[in-house]
Amino acid sequence: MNTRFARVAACAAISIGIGGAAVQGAPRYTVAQVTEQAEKTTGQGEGVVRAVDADERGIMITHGPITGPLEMSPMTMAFRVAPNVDLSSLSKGMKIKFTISRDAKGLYVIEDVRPEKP
Ligand SMILES: [Cu+2]
Repeated sequence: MNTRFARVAACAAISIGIGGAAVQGAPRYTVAQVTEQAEKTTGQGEGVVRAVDADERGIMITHGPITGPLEMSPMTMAFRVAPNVDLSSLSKGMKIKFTISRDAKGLYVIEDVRPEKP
């Protein structure tokens, strides 16, 4: 009886320890996020590529809700694409996950595209 109780108590102590560490780490994480937001406001979304315009460096996407500091309702729209994004890897009908930001003119720009694995 005593041994079993000791084991349960040890487990509880470990759980509390992990919980405590997570709470301690949280404020630091929040500060890091705020700093990132100040640099660039971004949002995360998923969608389907409707058209790729390599000459204009733009893509048309039907996207679901975009979440994050930069939010948007679901819709079909054109985005400008950042210079670092490889447009040749994208094609019509492809399911993607992407990150958007807003440039100095207030236009939405795709910063990062990851094809969604089936
Ligand atoms: Cu949109």
